[in-house]
Amino acid sequence: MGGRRIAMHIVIVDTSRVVLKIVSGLLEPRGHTVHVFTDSAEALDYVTNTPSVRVLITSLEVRPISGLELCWSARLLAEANRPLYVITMSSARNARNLAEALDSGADDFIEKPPGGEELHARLRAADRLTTMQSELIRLAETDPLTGLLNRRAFLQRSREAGDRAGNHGRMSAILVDIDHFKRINDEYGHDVGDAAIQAVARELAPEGIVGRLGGEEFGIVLPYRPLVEAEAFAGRLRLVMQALRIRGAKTPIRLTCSFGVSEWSEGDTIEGLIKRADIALYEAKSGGRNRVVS
Ligand code: GH3
Ligand code: MG
Ligand code: MG
Ligand code: MG
Repeated sequence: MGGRRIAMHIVIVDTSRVVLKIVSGLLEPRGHTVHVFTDSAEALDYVTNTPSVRVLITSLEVRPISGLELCWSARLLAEANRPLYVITMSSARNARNLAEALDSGADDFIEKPPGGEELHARLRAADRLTTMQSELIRLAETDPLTGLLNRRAFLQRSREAGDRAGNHGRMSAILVDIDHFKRINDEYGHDVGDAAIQAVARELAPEGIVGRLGGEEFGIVLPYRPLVEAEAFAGRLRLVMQALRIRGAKTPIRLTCSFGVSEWSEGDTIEGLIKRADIALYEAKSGGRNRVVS
């Protein structure tokens, strides 16, 4: 019994310091990182702002937010691509409490105070489920060819960054498109084309939110960065791309990219920001390619 050793970040909420002490006393020796709260509002705030928390164990009898409400709020986090396993505790284990807790978004229910064997087994279940969820989320967000964010995840992350940075600061976007990419495919074949896409993607990766938006088109969102900095960054990338040599054919292949740059403006949306970068990219193409337009 037991299997592999797991260590998770766990939050426990109960009005009783004794119960908190008993439960954390079972968990800490097993290597779990435990944070305890007697105030459920403080607990929710902590969980919301701490992505490493994987398990929330809450008594149903907590204040000022009830245990059931806490379950609902935690479920909303989970729907926002955040694996979080919720276990409710109650001293009066009866069918009504159990059904209510599960209907409110809890994943599991234990009697208070829990015994060690039972708690550890339930946490192994929590580990199995949240590990699988994390892997599914990663797969759903990743472009398999390049390992970059796919279009949907890129837009989602950028939208979140816009909510944070855009409204009280600055944010810029860069669209990147490989020039005459069809020629590479036609002359050297699809595999070399794929290698070119991968090589370009590798050079884009280190800064900001980076995604593959389509075939040979990429997006970069730079939170807190004004237009001039994005222009300078795109200018450096243009030179990097021009200096790339793609292997796969008899002689290494060269390519160039065009860049469209835009800046967040007040009341903007991520769609608006990307749209303006796309218009700039179109101008870069029609202006002769291998250039940055903003
Ligand atoms: P432009 O300079 O105007 O951007 O010309 P282009 O040839 O790059 O333009 P276009 O966007 O029309 O061509 C993109 C091509 O990319 C078309 C499609 O066959 C190819 N493509 C799309 N996805 C992939 C992929 O995953 N791998 C490879 N090898 N080719 C792809
Ligand atoms: Mg095109
Ligand atoms: Mg192209
Ligand atoms: Mg294209």
